[in-house]
Amino acid sequence: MKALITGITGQDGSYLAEHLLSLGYEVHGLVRRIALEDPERRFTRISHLLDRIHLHPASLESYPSIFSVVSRNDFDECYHLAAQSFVAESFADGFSTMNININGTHYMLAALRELRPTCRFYFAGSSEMFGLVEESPQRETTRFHPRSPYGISKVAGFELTRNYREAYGMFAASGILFNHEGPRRGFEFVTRKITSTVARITAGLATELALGNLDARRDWGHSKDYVRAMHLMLQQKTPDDFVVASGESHTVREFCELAFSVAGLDYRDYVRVDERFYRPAEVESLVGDASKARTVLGWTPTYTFPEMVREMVENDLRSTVGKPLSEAVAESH
Ligand code: NDP
Ligand code: GDR
Repeated sequence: MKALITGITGQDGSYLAEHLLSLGYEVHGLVRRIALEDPERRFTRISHLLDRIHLHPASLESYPSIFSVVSRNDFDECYHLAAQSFVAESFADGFSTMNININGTHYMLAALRELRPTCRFYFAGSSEMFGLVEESPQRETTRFHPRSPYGISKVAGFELTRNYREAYGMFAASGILFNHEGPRRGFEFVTRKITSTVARITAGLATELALGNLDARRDWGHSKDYVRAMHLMLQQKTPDDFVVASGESHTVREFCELAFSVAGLDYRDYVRVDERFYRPAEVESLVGDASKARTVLGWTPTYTFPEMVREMVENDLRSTVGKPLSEAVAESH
């Protein structure tokens, strides 16, 4: 089996590449040319895989570049993960978020329809599509009410994917994934911002952590678990859309409490609220119902919330302090 992953340099792309390789797939990745020219910094999440994957330069903003990659390779599956994925940035530059996330998705679908209509397609939908939620927990039938340009772009990508399925009979499926994290999470997202700052505080490199809305609630799982669901969605008899979530929600404050406690610290001594990190329109609370994925896909998550937080803090302590957790924590007190 030959799979193409867009966004292979990102958190999910790197875990998905590992998962597909472990299943015997030939794994291809679509990357920006600029990344190929700066591999030390841009390929940190996939550096250990470079001799086992095939990378193709292309831009999500250029249909001809995508067309060219698809025309030269007979892909069986395509996982379209590339996106401007940071919600806060989408308020700062809604235009480029819309352009990359909507047109990029449309280009992928159009190229596949033209050249590889039997290639199975996965679209990375998001719980941000629910936004101002109309019921809790959210499931596949819950109405969308996005609250950011990012959320709107994902609703458009979701609808495009559904339309290609209905209009052209393509195997096109969307995952509606709730927040998922791990040691490879980008540093701007709140979880990694917290765990990396805990490590910097422990190492004496920072004295405080400035955050926005501490009362926001999210349903946080682990990326390694969630990429398995993406693969399962493309192995079904018929294409469909699935919510993937842990079913548990926690506040940002609770995440802080747990992450600081892993390093033996009290978050109240370090966390400061800074209005700059508030969003013009906030998604206050998300929690998903993944019953359909559990029943139809046979998917179950393996990480608990505390296990995931601990893994992230320990990873950041190791790379920042360079010592085993117990030593680093002991020396910081
Ligand atoms: P990341 O931000 O870690 O990765 C995004 C990827 O998209 C990177 O490989 C990035 O490449 C690529 N990309 C961004 N812009 C472009 C562009 N213009 N052209 C080509 N590639 C581009 O995201 P995640 O791995 O966390 O998420 C994967 C997908 O799942 C995204 O679509 C995200 O919106 C969605 N999602 C994520 C959730 C989560 O909690 N993680 C939850 C629900 C949905 P580069 O390295 O060159 O910047
Ligand atoms: P989110 O993730 O917007 O849910 O999108 P993020 O970690 O950025 O925010 C989660 C919640 O934390 C609150 N928050 C802060 N967020 C950031 N980044 N920085 C802060 O300082 C801070 N303080 C409080 C936010 O307001 C928010 O409520 C992620 C992305 O991966 C999307 O691509 C994906 O679609 C969704 O998850 C599901």
